[in-house]
Amino acid sequence: MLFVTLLKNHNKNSTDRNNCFQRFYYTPSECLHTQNFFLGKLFKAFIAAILIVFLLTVYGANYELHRDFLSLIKPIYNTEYENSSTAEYLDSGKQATKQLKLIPNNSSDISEAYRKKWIGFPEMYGRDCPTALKTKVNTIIFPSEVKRTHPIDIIADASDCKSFIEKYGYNRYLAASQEELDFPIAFIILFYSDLDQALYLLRSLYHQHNVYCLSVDTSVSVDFLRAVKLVAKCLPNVFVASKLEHVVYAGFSRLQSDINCMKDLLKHPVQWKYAINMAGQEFPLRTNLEMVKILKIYNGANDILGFTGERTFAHWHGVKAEYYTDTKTGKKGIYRTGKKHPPPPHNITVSKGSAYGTFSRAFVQFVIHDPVAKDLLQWAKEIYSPDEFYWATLQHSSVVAVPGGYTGKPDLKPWLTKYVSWSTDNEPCATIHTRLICIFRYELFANKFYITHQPAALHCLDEFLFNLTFTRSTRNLTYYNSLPFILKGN
Ligand SMILES: *[C@@H]1O[C@H](CO)[C@@H](O)[C@H](O)[C@H]1NC(C)=O
Ligand SMILES: *[C@@H]1O[C@H](CO)[C@@H](O)[C@H](O)[C@H]1NC(C)=O
Ligand SMILES: *[C@@H]1O[C@H](CO)[C@@H](O)[C@H](O)[C@H]1NC(C)=O
Ligand SMILES: *[C@@H]1O[C@H](CO)[C@@H](O)[C@H](O)[C@H]1NC(C)=O
Ligand SMILES: *[C@@H]1O[C@H](CO)[C@@H](O)[C@H](O)[C@H]1NC(C)=O
Ligand SMILES: CC(=O)N[C@H]1CO[C@H](CO)[C@@H](O)[C@@H]1O
Repeated sequence: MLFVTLLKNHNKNSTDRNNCFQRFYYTPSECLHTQNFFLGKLFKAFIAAILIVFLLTVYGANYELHRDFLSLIKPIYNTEYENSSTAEYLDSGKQATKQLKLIPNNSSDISEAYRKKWIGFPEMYGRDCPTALKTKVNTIIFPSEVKRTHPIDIIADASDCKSFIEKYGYNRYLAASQEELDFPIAFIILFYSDLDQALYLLRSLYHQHNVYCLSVDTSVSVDFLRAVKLVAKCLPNVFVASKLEHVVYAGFSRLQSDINCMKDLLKHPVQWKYAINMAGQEFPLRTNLEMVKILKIYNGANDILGFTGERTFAHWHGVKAEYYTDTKTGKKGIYRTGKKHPPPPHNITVSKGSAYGTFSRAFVQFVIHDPVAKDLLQWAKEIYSPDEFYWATLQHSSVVAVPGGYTGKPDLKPWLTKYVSWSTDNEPCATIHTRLICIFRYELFANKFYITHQPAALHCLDEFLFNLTFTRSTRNLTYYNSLPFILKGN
């Protein structure tokens, strides 16, 4: 029974809500990050000791206790975000443009991309993806591992752009259709590990006429960052964010990193129509042409998740959060202090959502330039997990006229940017073996996949989307016409 690194418990039942630090709509990659951090042996022992103390002194609210316990490990509050600067992005990839020869525009050439092993993982060639995508098949027909490519290899490969493109297949698609050329999309990809997987994602999305902002955590190794920069140099319209952040789990820097990319994107010559942000461990469920057609149906509306009422998690946004640095590991974390945090400025009502969304260009301009949006961003700086409040609150505000915003009850509308998996106790942030039903879902992306866990899922999905792209076929997109949040007329 095949696959996938996806995806469990889409129905948000109560037990799953309690996982992963009670994140209501957490982003699994961050979730995993945190678990690794917090589950270090020393930390475990420490938590155990502290828990005993807590049990003996049963009093106070949860966050108060959390604060007390953290104060024991000598908190150092640091609200300065580390950053590095690479302002070369406008030049990025320019020299490489000529070297990107697309495969010729005729259908006999589909075999060329296969022959060059530009689709999926070479280890999996000859395996029957169509059957695996449709029915249950035994997973052992697929290799359980693929060869990894490390930053150091990528540095070597990307030092010569021509051979890099040839080897990795960034030119594997046909020239895009006029419809796609007329509707460029901006993609924001944030990642801090598994560079090969992030590049695999980039290849699946890459068309020269779109634009891609790569944002890596400043905690990555020197080689990792160098590799990313070299890749960006080889690919037209791919650039590294001009300002990078040290992304602290549930901290403001996660949101800031997307804002940094958005600022860069607005200055970029490509006149993209929509921006979609994502983590490096996602994978698209739609081809570029399908996304274009879907976004045209949205007609300027954003697709942003929103919950109201109790589901806004008042104990998160109503309470100040602060940074601390673990003196042993030097890692930064964030915790809720227990001090009251005021409601948002301008009488805006809080909604809670996700870090990820599909944002119209006008919305992004609003975010970067509008004084009310800036005030709200300022407000979000001091709360726990601001990325899960900022987009949602802005999008669903009834007092501010937000481009592409939504004023109905947000809880009732679907959210199609991501299909997100949920954590279970045994499996960190859920990877389960199920049939790859996700390709028939309506979301644009799925989160998350591991290159180390059933990579066949990534392989077959890539092959499937490549075939659709090559034949320029689109699936039935009628569903999107009836979405409540789309803007009617022009
Ligand atoms: C490639 O072929 C398709 C039809 O098969 C056509 O619509 C498209 O415009 C062609 N693109 C180029 C760049 O020739
Ligand atoms: C398609 O491309 C192949 C190889 O690039 C070429 O031999 C063939 O003549 C082309 N077919 C058409 C119809 O253009
Ligand atoms: C907020 O709303 C209240 C009542 O709904 C109103 O009295 C007040 O003036 C508003 N404040 C701002 C800043 O708009
Ligand atoms: C993609 O197309 C190739 C070549 O036509 C075919 O062999 C393969 O089975 C197709 N895969 C999927 C998932 O459709
Ligand atoms: C496309 O999907 C819609 C439902 O979303 C359905 O009503 C319609 O019949 C489908 N059309 C085709 C051609 O399958
Ligand atoms: C740690 C670090 O590099 N900080 C820099 C972040 O960016 C600002 C302005 O761009 C610099 O002044 C800091 O030195």
